Formats: sequence, structure tokens, C-alpha cells
Amino acid sequence: MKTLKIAIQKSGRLNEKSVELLKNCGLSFENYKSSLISTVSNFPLEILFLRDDDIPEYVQDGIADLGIVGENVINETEVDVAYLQMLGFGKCSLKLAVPNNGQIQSLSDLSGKAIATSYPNILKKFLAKNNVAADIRTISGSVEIAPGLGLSDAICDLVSTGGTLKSNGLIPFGDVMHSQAVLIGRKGDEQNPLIVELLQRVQSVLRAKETKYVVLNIERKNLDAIKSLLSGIKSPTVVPLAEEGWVAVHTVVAEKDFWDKISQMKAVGAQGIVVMPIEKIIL
Ligand code: PRT
Ligand code: ZN
Repeated sequence: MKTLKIAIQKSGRLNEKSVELLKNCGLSFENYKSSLISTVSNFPLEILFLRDDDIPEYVQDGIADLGIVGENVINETEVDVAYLQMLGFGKCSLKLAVPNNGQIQSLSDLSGKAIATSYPNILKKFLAKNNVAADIRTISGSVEIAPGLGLSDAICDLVSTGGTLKSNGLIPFGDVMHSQAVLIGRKGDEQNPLIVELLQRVQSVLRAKETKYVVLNIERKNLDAIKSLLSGIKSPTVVPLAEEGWVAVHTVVAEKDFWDKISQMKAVGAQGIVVMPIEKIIL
């Protein structure tokens, strides 16, 4: 079968998490900072290390079969690719931001104003949808300094913590889009058995991240109360303890409601609760 190629960011915000995800999928490869391509030794896959801006087109044009890239880049390059899996990292928002002098208060105040951005295509569509006729100034980096330099009245840029906006005297003003890293593929390729296999591995790693393995001790008489709290993969595993009348319960708990569940378990008599990370969950 033809060796797959996956394009990931060579260096930058998505590189480390992309490499980590592939390694967690059990793929063995060298990650030399200097190389542009790395061969996986235990799966028919080559990894191409590229600038993120090139990844969507490489996938669309078939130079790579798969790619990991931010949705913001996909939307900006206006390619037609298949979203195979949202990856939950690289989260940020593309936001409008204005100087904190109070002159621009609403979207309509942007009419006739200049907005600096590295995302002209996304911004153009957003402004058209909101009936705002503004002048888009495309700049390739350090967008946040544009108003201070007199280049623009507002900006449209990616924000994660908001620290960059703040330190440049800008206030966020409206969300243009939310973004996170996505695994993309070429449309029509979804049934390729190697892609199916790799996608299953990715999903098992993501699922495991969202859950914790929990072992607890409880008196057998309180077992039903614990069971009603749990919605594990199947019903929990129950193992008798050496002490008469007590059992150990093994289960998985979703990360998002983890602390609530632990308090509820304690309230019905759970003791000696041990929590462990899960590496993979294969359904
Ligand atoms: O060299 P290459 O072209 O591959 O990389 P790049 O410099 O274009 O991109 P890079 O590595 O900066 O970002 C890659 C991807 O990470 C982006 O396309 C987004 O999908 C995602 N991402 C997540 C972010 C941020 N968070 C982010 N905060 N990309 C950029 N930023 C910028 C932000 O604009 C600000 O200037 O980081 C700065 C700090 O942000 P605050 O809000 O935390 O201060
Ligand atoms: Zn880039």
C-alpha cells in the first residue's frame, strides 16, 4: 500500500503538540529540527515538516495526504479539504481589537476605518456578512502595533491569553472566529485503510486524554449508589477486597466533570480513591 504523508508545522505553536500526538499514536520517528522529512519506522507514513501556511494547499493538492493545522489557516487559504478530527490544542480566537480610547464602540463604527490583519480573506467575509465597509490592510506580522504606528484604526488578529492586545493598549471587541488544530485530509480519501487506521489511533489518544482511570474502595452495601453515578465504558469492574463487605470499583471518569464526580463518590462512602492517567482507549 502507498506510504502516507502527513504535513505538520516545522516549528511554532503547533509543532510540539503535533509531534506529541503522533508519538502517542505509537509512531516511531526521529524529530530532527533540521530535517524537512522524517520516515516512521513502524507505520507506512512520512512526516513532512512545513510552514503552517502551506499545509492546507499541500493536502488539497495531494502532496500530503494528511495535515495538522489551525482552522484559521484553513479558512484563510480557502481550500477544500476534509476535516477528519478536531484535535483540541492550538486553541485561539481571531478577534477584532481597537485602541482603548473609546472611539470605536460597535461594529458599525468600523465603517470607513482601516483594519490591519494577516487574515484578509476571513475578515473580508466577516465584514461583508455584517454589512461593514472597512478598508482591510494586509500585513504579515506584528499586527498589534499597527494602530500605534498610525497604520490602522483597528486590528483583526489571533488572541489566546489576550496579553499581547493588553500590552499594546488594545481591547478585544468581537470574535471573528474560534480556532483549534485540526487533522485534515483530502476529500474522497476518507476510506483509505491507512487513514482509517491512523484516525482510529488519534481518536483513541484523544479519548484517553478526556478521561481518568479511577479505583476506589466502598462498602458493598453502597455499591448501587456508586454505580448510579458512573457511566463508564461499560458497567464498572467490581473486585472483592480481603476485608469482608468491601469492594474495589474500577472505572473511567470524564475529565470535564471529574471533581464533581469525585465529591459525589465521597458523599456515598467511597474511600482510598486512586486516579490514574489513561494512555489510550480503544473501543
Ligand atoms: O512559521 P509558521 O508560518 O509555520 O508559523 P506562524 O508563525 O505562522 O504560526 P504560529 O506558530 O505563531 O501559530 C501557529 C498556529 O497556532 C496559528 O495558526 C493558530 O492556529 C495557533 N495559535 C494559538 C496561535 C495562538 N494561539 C496565538 N496566541 N497563533 C498565534 N498566536 C499569537 C497571537 O496573535 C499573539 O500575537 O501569539 C501572540 C500571543 O498571544 P496572546 O493572546 O497569548 O498574547
Ligand atoms: Zn504561518
